[in-house]
Amino acid sequence: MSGIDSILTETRVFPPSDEFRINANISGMDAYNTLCEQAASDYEGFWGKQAKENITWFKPFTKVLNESNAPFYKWFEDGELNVSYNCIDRHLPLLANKLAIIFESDNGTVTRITYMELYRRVCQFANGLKSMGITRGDRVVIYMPMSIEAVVAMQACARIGAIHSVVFGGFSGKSLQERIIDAKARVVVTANEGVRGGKLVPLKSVVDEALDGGGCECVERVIVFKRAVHEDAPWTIGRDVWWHDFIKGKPEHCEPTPVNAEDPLFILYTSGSTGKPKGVQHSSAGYLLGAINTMRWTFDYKPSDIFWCTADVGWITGHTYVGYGPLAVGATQVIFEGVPTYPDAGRFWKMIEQHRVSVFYTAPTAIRSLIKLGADIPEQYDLSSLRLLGTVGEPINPEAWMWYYEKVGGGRCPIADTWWQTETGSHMLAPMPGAVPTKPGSCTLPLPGIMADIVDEAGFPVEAGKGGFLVIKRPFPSQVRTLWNDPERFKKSYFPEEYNNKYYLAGDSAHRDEQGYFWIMGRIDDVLNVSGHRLGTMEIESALVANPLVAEAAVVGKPHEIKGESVVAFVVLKGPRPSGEEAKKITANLREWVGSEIGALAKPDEIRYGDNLPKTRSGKIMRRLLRAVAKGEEITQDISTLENPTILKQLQETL
Ligand code: 6R9
Repeated sequence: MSGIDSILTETRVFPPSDEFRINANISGMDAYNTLCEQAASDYEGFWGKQAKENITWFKPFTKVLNESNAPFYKWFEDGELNVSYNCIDRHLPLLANKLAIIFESDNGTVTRITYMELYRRVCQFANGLKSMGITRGDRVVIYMPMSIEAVVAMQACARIGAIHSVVFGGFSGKSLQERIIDAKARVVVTANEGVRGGKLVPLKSVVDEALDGGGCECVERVIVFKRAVHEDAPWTIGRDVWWHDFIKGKPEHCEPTPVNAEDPLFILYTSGSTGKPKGVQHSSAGYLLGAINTMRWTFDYKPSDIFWCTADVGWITGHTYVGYGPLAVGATQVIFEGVPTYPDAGRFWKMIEQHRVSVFYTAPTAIRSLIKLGADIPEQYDLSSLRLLGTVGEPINPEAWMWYYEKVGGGRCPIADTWWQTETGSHMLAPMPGAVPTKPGSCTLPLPGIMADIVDEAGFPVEAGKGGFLVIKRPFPSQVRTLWNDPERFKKSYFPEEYNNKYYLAGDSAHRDEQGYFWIMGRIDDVLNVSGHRLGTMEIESALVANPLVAEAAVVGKPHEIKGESVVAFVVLKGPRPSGEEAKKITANLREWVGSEIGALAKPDEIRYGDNLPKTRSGKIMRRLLRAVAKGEEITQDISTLENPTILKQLQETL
């Protein structure tokens, strides 16, 4: 377990204020402990009660958990429900005129819609999908900018039992194509363009590129929301239809289709340790329950809240805390099209002031970049509406935590550092903020019913202060059900034999302190975390070697002040090792190449060239060595097993 031992020094502790605690949904440590004990003593009873109380069922379930075909667990398997009904219809008797979404566009235009209006829009779009024959189980790919329509499209799929797969708008045509093919989508929903930071982001043309790439004959229709200034878009007659034409004349009522609790709600592709993205498949009821519980538990949701999660709907955070969670509890939420730094670094704070946001959820990378642009900027705004802050996506460094706590939260708002993953569907480790005191840099304790632990290779819990593998020992409702088209990979990736195929292996290392608080240390696999986004090193390597100039490539991460990690590629060309201007030119080309193969977020920050890569005598690339080279560290490791020691010198040379 070398390399993952802890170097913990943080000792500050921040309990919630009396005021926060007294008003919280889960008030005080006793309340938290009671829930945990209930879950421990009667696991199924606990989850069954949660599911009965929080979800409106069309047909109640009689069975809570079925473990007979582990690890393909089933929850509430004979129950029937509709997720869109739970997110919209059930609120209408009391909340029809409550604001559901406050949408702010990139240039600051604000659109507000009520639950009633959301209902109409979702129904119309669902009727559009129905009229073209989309039914339960069909797949719909959504490649949209942040917009009310993106949420409408997701909810409309849920309403008719179709399975959506949202692809982040920053992914390239090639990545989109791969996902469309893997999901065999019948429909793609997109916009002509997006607008971010004052710049147009092409979307429809990328969809065309994806579809022209071949293999996408499954796609019958492309529905195009007219977002940006250009009136037209590249068009294929018979296949493409404008969103407004698609819904024209469609009834504003659409009966929600009852689906089984275990019917897939969506597939979301994420990076793993091989070149091929994993299609993480989530259920309807278990996923919804995770979203609802964590809105109440972690975000202490109150009907008077204005909730704002800044994540894009293309990521899991945007699914659970934009597309589903806030709606399922009847919240008013802010949805933002733009970026935190446009028109200036005060944008977030200005929006919090203007919309009176009370619960704000963002990523450490955004916080760090805003600190850098002016640590005192938040002072210029009235942030008194805030009562709770959250972070997600990567470990938050204590300095950034303290700044967030003091400058944004005014020392008054607890910070919920939430650890979870695409695969877990909702928060796993996070403080219940009216109960659990927080510590800068720790995601604190497991939520009730989440049997998290840190174990060694043999599956034994490690002692406090020692690093180990983060696992979840019992199935939980919101967990990934399988990988789309790849159940074998699902088993292999998450339920290793070493743990008798029983523990869910998260892929992170972590340690615990004396109080049992969890401190996440990082990934144990070949997955990087760049600006809170997961990127597989193998994915980037495959993209690089697909370039005709490249013979071999290895990609590693290197710590980065703002992004958390940056991407460093070591490349062997088919031709001679380049230098000077030529190397610069090739680097620029390769960066563009990776951008078009995967997406701009995967472009290497740095490329180094060698005549070869450092390998062991058995031919394995020595990645640990490459990580040290990337960091500019002196090489102290034993390199006697290295096949070709001179290569190291070449790779250490910076261009
Ligand atoms: C929700 C999300 C999951 C990976 C996860 C871990 C890292 C997420 C974190 C965190 C430390 C936190 N991660 N939250 N690390 N503290 N609060 O980000 O999902 O994109 O699937 O990434 O992100 O390494 O394994 P996803």
